[in-house]
Amino acid sequence: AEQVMTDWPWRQWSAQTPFAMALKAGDVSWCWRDLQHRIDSLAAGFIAQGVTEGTGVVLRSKNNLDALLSYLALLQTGARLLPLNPQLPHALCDELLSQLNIDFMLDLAETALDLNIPALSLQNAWSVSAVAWRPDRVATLTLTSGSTGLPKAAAHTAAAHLASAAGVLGLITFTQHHSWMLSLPQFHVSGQGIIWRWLLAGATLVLADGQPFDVALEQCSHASLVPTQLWRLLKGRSLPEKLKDVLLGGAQIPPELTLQAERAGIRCWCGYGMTETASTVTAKRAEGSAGVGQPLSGKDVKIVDQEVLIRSDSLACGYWKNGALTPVVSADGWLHTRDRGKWRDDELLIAGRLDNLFFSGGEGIQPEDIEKVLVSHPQVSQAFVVPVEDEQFGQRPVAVLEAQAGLLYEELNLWLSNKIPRFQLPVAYHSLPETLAQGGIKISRASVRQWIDRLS
Ligand code: 4YB
Repeated sequence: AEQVMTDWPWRQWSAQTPFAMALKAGDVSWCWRDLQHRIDSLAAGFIAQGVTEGTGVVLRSKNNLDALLSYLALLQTGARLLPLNPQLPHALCDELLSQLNIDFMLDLAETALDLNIPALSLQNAWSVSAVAWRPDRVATLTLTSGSTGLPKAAAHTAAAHLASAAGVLGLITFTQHHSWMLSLPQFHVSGQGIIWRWLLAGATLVLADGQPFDVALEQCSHASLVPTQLWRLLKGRSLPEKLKDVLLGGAQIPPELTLQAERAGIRCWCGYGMTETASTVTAKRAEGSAGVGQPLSGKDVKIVDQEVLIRSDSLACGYWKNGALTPVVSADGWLHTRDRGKWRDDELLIAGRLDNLFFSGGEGIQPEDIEKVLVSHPQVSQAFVVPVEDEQFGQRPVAVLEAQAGLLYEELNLWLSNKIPRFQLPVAYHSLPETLAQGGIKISRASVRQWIDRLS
């Protein structure tokens, strides 16, 4: 039975199932009533510091218990909340935040970001602690990971987040008896998707707070992972025993990966979504083919000129900038994703980003086509193909790989040469430097290109 929220979800669960387990984080185990009390006192503390309905608040933190409590408490104050990746560079934050009507920053990161924004701190108080639950109020701003220019701030209402959650839970069973790990960052939609599914289901959320990721994962029935995380898990010594369902997304999902995980007893779900849609819009149970399934309930997908267009009840109500919202949909009412896609056997197939297409000696190269083959090699766990300038060909492909030690690039090249057309064969191979990871859920292609350009 689907839950209809008539109050802040934690208050509703606190009234309905006060002693059911809500949250586990390291040594902490809280039922819904404990959680609600924590949120109330923290929210009262924020209100006492001047936060009111519509206040712009940046929450800068990696995942931990304080960051989760602050996320919920700030929602309850009616603030317009922007969860921020602590690894974003200072100059970018400075420029970006100046356009987003930010009144306060709660900086929980290890090294503080020195900007001219009034600081909030974690304080407990016992006075007014909530505004009315209004699911249509702008609740969050989430930064897009646009490949060029400044990120945009996608504004979502609580209703949109819950609609996203309802879509996923129409496919994946997740109830009070289950637990989902907050396995992806809260500043990204993939992390927020986990939070809102938890809130909709009244289940248990598990955080790795002060303990290793793998230890926390052992207590969970569900997790959301990007493909590289699942590869790492499968290569590890033992699989978390209770983990039964893994929602994958964020990048191409190699069928080899899900086949291996399913053989190990993990149900894999292949999802496709983006910041503007508050995470997954299409999904399926993995069965060995490369697609991302069909639209979940409340979502609609069509392909026009090879581009994936989306309508969804989880859509952002706009991009926030200087006090105004500009629509995320075009005049036709659809979100134009810039993803290349097609239908195959009744399911959506993502071919890659339209913007990534480049030309080599007159031939179009979609880098994702080559990457897909590269990661099907048993010793390659992540691959990027980017263009380098070439006098004769205009541009030519270069591969940047995360691979097991001992892999010989000459042998890989030979293996690859039997699988793809000659013009797609990389002219050079490099191993992926760790410095390119920026705390997000994926490495930005632009940063890989930059790194390659500096090499030559
Ligand atoms: C894909 C893709 C796919 C995205 N194949 N390209 O809850 C979830 O949905 C979830 C679970 C596990 C891991 C990630 C998620 C996400 O939310 C991912 C959402 C995301 O990545 N948003 S994004 O704005 O950062 O990037 C969106 C882009 O990522 C899309 O426009 C695609 O280009 C790409 N992408 N899923 C191939 N299955």
